[in-house]
Amino acid sequence: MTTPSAPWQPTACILCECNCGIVVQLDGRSLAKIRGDKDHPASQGYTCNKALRLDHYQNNPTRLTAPMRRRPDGGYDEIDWDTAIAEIAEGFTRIRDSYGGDKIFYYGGGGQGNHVGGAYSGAFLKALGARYRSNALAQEKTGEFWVDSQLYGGHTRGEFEHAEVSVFVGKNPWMSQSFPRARTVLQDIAKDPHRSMIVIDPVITDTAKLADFHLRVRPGTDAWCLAAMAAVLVQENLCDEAFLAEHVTGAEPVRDALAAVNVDGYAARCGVDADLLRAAARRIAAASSVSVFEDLGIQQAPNSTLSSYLNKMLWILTGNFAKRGGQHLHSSFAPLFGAGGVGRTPVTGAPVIAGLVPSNVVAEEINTDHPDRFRAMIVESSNPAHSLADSAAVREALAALELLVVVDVAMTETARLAHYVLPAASQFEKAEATFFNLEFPHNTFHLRHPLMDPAPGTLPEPEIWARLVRALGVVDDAELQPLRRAAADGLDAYAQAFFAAVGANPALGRVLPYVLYETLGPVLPQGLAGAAALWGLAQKAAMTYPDAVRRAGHADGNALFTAILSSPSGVTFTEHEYADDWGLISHADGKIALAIPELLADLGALAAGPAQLTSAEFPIVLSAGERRAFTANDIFRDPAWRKRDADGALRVSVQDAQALGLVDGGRARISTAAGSAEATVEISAAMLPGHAALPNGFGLDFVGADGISTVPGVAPNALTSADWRDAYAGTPWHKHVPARISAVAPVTV
Ligand SMILES: Nc1nc2c(c(=O)[nH]1)N[C@H]1C(S)=C(S)[C@@H](COP(=O)(O)OP(=O)(O)OC[C@H]3O[C@@H](n4cnc5c(=O)[nH]c(N)nc54)[C@H](O)[C@@H]3O)O[C@H]1N2
Ligand SMILES: Nc1nc2c(c(=O)[nH]1)N[C@H]1C(S)=C(S)[C@@H](COP(=O)(O)OP(=O)(O)OC[C@H]3O[C@@H](n4cnc5c(=O)[nH]c(N)nc54)[C@H](O)[C@@H]3O)O[C@H]1N2
Ligand code: SF4
Ligand SMILES: [Mo]
Repeated sequence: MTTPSAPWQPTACILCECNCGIVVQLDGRSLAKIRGDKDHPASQGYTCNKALRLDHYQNNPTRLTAPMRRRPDGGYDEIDWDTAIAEIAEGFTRIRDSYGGDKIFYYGGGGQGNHVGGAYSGAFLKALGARYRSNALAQEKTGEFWVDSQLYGGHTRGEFEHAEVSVFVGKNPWMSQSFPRARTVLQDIAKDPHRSMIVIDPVITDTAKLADFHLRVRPGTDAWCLAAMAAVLVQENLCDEAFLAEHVTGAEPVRDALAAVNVDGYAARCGVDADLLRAAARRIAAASSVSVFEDLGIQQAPNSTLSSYLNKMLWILTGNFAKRGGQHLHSSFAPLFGAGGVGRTPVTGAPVIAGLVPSNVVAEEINTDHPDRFRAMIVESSNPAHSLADSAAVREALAALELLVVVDVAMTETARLAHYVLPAASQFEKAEATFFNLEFPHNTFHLRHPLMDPAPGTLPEPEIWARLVRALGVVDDAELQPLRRAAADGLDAYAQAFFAAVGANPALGRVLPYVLYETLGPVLPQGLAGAAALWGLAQKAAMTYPDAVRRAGHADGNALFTAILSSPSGVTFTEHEYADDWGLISHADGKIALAIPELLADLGALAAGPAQLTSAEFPIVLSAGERRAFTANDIFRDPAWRKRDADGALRVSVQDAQALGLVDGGRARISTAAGSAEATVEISAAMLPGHAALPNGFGLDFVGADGISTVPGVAPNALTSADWRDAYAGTPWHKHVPARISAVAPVTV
């Protein structure tokens, strides 16, 4: 029971990139009551069904409460923090001295709700000379990033709230959300006769049910569908010629490639009625504004990078940029993607896009006798032993490392392979934030204040990283004293002292987050020391977008930082005008560079592309990792958070169920080139024949308070292969795993 006097405290939901503002009433250390925060500038009181279940994250019986060191027999001993920090710093120093700092690999740095820890990791990693890193973005978004960086050099988002036509390609926002107030916006669109929704998805999803045009592609054939839609724009003279002439270079080769597309043939190829496909393309052309969202249905499917390129044609050819309801290059509080990279990975030579090693080569970069293999790894806030393709290979690789350190709140599949496990304070026990700040024209940033002290034995990541840097002994503390004194005199004095100190000693620049934490952290309000690194980011945002930051009411970087500290429900940090989009294009000529030669060649090759990737042995396409009402990546370990779909059912079509003798609620065996598993069957009219789906986030083991261990559902990556991936970005084709399904006879007693 909550005491009636317990205050409602603002924070955010940590289950998806929307990070909706919530207010919470505590009962002791439990999140007893939760509701949407009307004062949050982006979510405005909205939440979905999942936020109300957050106490299952906060009070999870598998939470870590002390640093742990693995024994030779595989068990763990609790050790104190000083011992853990000293031994870990010593261990990484030894790896650096023996093999070079670039053999230390960093994975993770933040999940759906927490990016502050990752912001501090760089100081320790740079001090050691580590160069390679990766995270989940390298198994979904790097192909799109590669396309974006060539087209205009930045990330774009649609403004669905105001778009006349919204297009969702391999995206089910009713379930997976991803933009503010998603269900409300979808319902508004569906109700308005002047607005339209186009959904490209093989499944009749809850989003597709609201659509005006549901292009029910056969799985894996989006490239043909999108090429045909873009071809209709060119062949029927529906492009915005004035826009192309003024703002786009390289349109001619694209036009030529699309003019050659056989629209009827490609429509047949992707299984969509040609008239419906044409009607959807014409609707886009006729609209005053169009927004497009691509997600995992194409990013984790065959031709993924080509499909990313082609769906952008829908809004570029029609000039739906830099206007209300269109597509935008938004501001960023901190970059989610690294600018460049180091080119290629050391062992497999895979491309490093956005500074990230492709997730699908991680195991190969370790599990080899190549002299340049990674020897040690730090994993922060991620569970790669469960979330990367081919879990068996990933686990073998992690087990082969000379040193593996995991920073997490829970004992995960990855933590159980680590030499040291460090217990982090939960996201409700520390200052936290994400850099999923992707909106335009109003972009928001939310520094969440802790709701309570860290659980005994745990530490917030900024403190963990600071202790590790201290243990390396790379910074002379005397150099920090002037900054500490200046911090006591206020932010203006601090800014002056900071820029002078970093100018005079470039070595400090390598460990900036550490310097900020050590010098500004101590004067920040109680519980907010971890926000120190945001001061640097606020200065940068104010310098990068001076007018937009001022329009949002912040005179300069210090004013923005002050507003962030004193706005526990979040702030608007930039307010753009539509014309600002042009200035956010990073090409020198300020234009969109439409032609990407490699992808135009792939577009030309589609006509002769393989009709299907399944085989007689594996005739069904399995989408391994669908988002549902009760999935949230690997964030909840306690299965009790789910109100239904406890087993994570295998969804199969009516036709396949009949042919295979499957019964609803019965069991089926599903086998792929990588492995085999048993699942509960759900026969669904939403699925196309030949297509089946398993949810993400299942197959996590859990030991309850009663000591009984359970593993509900199927771990999707027991069924996926690492070599099943995009040629450019190395991103996995999880939505398109060839599989065989057979009925499992019920056990009779
Ligand atoms: N409930 C819930 N929400 C989440 C998450 C969660 O775990 N649970 N995770 C968050 C994260 S990390 C992410 S990245 C997003 C992902 O969000 P989404 O990408 O929307 O999620 P998915 O359900 O994986 O895939 C989207 C759609 O792709 C379709 N699809 C499958 N194969 C194909 C195909 O060949 N072509 C096309 N066009 N579509 C296909 C599926 O039917 C599905 O409807 O969700 C976020 N939101
Ligand atoms: N087959 C298949 N595989 C997939 C997908 C799929 O659709 N199919 N989807 C992929 C996608 S899009 C994504 S985004 C990834 C996600 O996979 P991961 O990168 O592994 O991320 P999460 O599942 O979000 O796991 C978050 C981890 O952070 C921990 N954590 C929570 N709070 C804190 C904290 O405050 N501090 C620290 N240090 N740790 C914390 C949690 O306990 C958990 O272990 O999965 C990918 N894997
Ligand atoms: S899961 Fe996502 S959409 Fe739902 S309440 Fe949480 S942050 Fe908002
Ligand atoms: Mo994701």
